[in-house]
Amino acid sequence: MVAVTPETGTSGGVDGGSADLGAQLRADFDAAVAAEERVEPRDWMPEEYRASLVRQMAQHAHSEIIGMQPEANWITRAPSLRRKAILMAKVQDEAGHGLYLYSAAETLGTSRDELLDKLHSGKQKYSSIFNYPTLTWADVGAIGWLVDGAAITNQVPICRCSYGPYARAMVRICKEESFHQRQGYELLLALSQGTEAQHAMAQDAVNRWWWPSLMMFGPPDDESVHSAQAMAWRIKRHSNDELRQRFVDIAVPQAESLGLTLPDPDIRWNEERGHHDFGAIDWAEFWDVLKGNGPCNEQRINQRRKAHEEGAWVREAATAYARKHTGTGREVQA
Ligand code: BYC
Repeated sequence: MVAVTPETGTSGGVDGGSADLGAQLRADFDAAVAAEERVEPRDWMPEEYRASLVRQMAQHAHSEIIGMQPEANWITRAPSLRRKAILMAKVQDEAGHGLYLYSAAETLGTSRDELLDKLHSGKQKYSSIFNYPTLTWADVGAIGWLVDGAAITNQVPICRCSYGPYARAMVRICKEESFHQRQGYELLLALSQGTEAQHAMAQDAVNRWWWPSLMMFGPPDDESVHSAQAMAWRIKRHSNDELRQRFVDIAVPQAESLGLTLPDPDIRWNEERGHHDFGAIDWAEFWDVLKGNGPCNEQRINQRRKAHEEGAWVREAATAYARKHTGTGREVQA
């Protein structure tokens, strides 16, 4: 990989250089990525590669911190000390994932403040899944089993992403997501095998979270504007539909072991394809949620803005502390 030097200039192009040099850098970059070499922050990279990574990583980081809200809703009402401790640890893990991802995005020349401004002003997205409400305790289990399960399916391949800092952050995140998925499964199993009312609560949660979980993988391949280029750059390794299918194939036997049903009468094993067929996803609902019209979009973003404003004193105090102890005066970010 070619490191950025005064001759090669920054990633924005080749400062004062010839078109030939630009084409050569581009060809070297494409060849290195095709040979599975990792791209590191100081390497030359096409501006579109950088922008696409910032877009995806920012959306991912935003999802982690917005994703804390629906589950945090149940911390004070967890049914036992054990469940409360597990849930608190999980919500803290999500905050940590956000921090790894914002830090990884900063290596591309953006700042956490800038990304948070874009989240708060609606210029950048977060996952559609977090615009649905958590109505009962069983939702905590359904989120762990289905939402974290979908997240792992999507994110394990990102451990092999061509951009080094993103790939390395994903290794740790995926380990923690596996724990989250298992705690959700275990919680749902306890409810499913409990009283009739507990079983019904678990089934109702699965009924509500199943379809939104399938939407997490993004639009169908023929409507996915970024997939082809992201796959060519080895940012994504599989298409949205491939990962969605993988998730359905994993979830079907797990639902059987849980003693719960998936709310889709069309799910059946297709011997010829070697996969489960499943019913049509309501894409109108997906696009509507992305436009801001989901049940909780407004609540989530208002809560996030409020938390940011209320945390201003912490950032100020941390900046003052850093000035005093390092003499750098570097602004502490959110
Ligand atoms: N929600 O061309 P496409 C988690 C947008 S898990 C909202 O296919 P791409 C967590 C997409 O951004 C969730 N927006 O895009 C789990 C694009 O719009 P822009 C976070 C979506 O990037 C448990 C447009 O639709 N995980 O954090 O190739 C607890 C066209 O889509 C969604 C990640 O972010 C959606 N579901 O593929 C706590 C994983 N789907 O950007 C936390 C990393 C699509 O042009 N991200 N859009 O305005 C990815 O793997 C990919 O970005 C996606 C989409 C698969 C999500």
